[in-house]
Amino acid sequence: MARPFPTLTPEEAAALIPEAATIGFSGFTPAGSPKAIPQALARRAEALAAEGHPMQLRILTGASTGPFIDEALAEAGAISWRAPFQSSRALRRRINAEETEFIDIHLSHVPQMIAFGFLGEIDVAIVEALDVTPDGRVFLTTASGIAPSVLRHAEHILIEINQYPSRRLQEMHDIAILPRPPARHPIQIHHPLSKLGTPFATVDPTRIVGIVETNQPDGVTPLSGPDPVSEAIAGHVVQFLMDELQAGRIPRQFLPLQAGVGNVSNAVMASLGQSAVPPFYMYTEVLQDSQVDLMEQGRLLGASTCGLTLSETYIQRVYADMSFFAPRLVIRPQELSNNPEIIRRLGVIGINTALEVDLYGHVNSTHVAGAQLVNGIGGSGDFLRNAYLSIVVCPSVAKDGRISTIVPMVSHMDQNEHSIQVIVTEQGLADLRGLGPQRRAERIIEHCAHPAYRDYLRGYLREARQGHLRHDLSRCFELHQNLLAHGAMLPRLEV
Ligand code: 0RQ
Repeated sequence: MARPFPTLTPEEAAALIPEAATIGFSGFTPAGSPKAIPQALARRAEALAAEGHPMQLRILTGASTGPFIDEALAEAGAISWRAPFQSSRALRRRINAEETEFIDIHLSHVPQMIAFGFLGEIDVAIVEALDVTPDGRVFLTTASGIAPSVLRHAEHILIEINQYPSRRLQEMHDIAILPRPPARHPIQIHHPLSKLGTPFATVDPTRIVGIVETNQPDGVTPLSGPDPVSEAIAGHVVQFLMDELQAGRIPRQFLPLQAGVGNVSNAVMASLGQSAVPPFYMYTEVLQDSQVDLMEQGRLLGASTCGLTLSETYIQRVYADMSFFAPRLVIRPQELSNNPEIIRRLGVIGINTALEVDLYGHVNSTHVAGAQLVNGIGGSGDFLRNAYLSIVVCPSVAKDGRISTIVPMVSHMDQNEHSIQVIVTEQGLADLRGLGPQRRAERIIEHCAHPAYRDYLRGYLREARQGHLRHDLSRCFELHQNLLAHGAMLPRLEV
């Protein structure tokens, strides 16, 4: 059936966007991110920058994006404001040069913030879809993110209809927007695969200003295979979960898992697949390649996610067997995929990566030496704060041993000691449950710190001012100061 909306070229669509617009994009990671309009917008932004008046766009997304949004628009100097997460090299550079304002917030909060105007009005929504009906039903592609919210709240809507993904993705979507507080009832999700919404988002069709046709994959970069460090971390995590199962602290049918993005998390999931852990479910925000293997092997029974962050070979495997995958995967908007009420109800085990951890279990996952943003907090806080077991993983050293990831005091704090129960490096695992500060510190040093840094950390603890927590405020950032001054935390150390 012909759609009653004008079909535009990407250039015509990009030309409609005001130079200082707030834009809400669909997508969660490269999955489901629009492709053609942002590329055309970046070309327009480059031309305007060359004329000496760069665009001043405010960009709101579900999480990180495909390269056509953050990387291309940041290169063109077109992003003045950005929320809530990013992982682009070019954008990171501009944020750290104080040229782009970045708002680092929990992903589950974003839809509510949009609804109440905390982040300002949204001028334009650019949403990738499989299809849109004349009455405004929008069938999303490989992710949900904030798309349902920006479709509801943006003044003007541009839709990219992508012919590339399987049409059957609509069978996976479960879309709902929570009512405004205080009129909220318990959310009816009692199992990772429960559905409570519709397979489509809705939009007032009179606000759709145009459609752009595309035929393009998400272009997710495949992860490099697990290295010995991530395999060692994965081994400790799996052993811990097996012991918990044995001790009856994890029920026999197991509990749903959440795992962050990246190689360590991919390695943990792959190791779990080969372990004696019973087949399990995931309640997570990003589905990665290893999870497709686990599903095919019958080890992963099903998963709730916000997006399918799968590289080309893997997404093709899913599209080739939708009768198998569609009943096993649910794609939800981030206020549901990352919702604290559900995470607690289901008893999710959360596993996320840190940049550094301190002697008491405070976690920095966003800023190097307290100042330089890496990516952002993303959904890690949504899960770690509410998980049944909150597990933080990282290698014990970074940059060839010049940096210890175990430090006396974190230089920026994203998760605090009250939320974190288990720390894991390739050196070992520190189970912090039931331990007071001194024993937490000893266990983290002896089980997780790299042996080359243990004497320094033991000495710090010994000489620090006594109290419920021991600290020496004149020395707690000595390692970071060394790093800034000499390029290494302990310059004379051989690791
Ligand atoms: O540097 O890129 O130059 O090689 O940081 O570190 O060890 O490769 O680990 O890719 O998993 O990233 C915390 C950034 C870890 C990520 C973080 C350097 C290290 C390397 C990357 P290079 P690794 P990862 C789900 C959940 C927050 C969001 C989140 C992250 C680079 O996991 O963004 O969890 N987490 N979301 O050398 C200086 C240190 C360092 C350090 C590592 N202490 N100091 N540099 N590095 N530790 C996803 C969503 O929310 C959508």
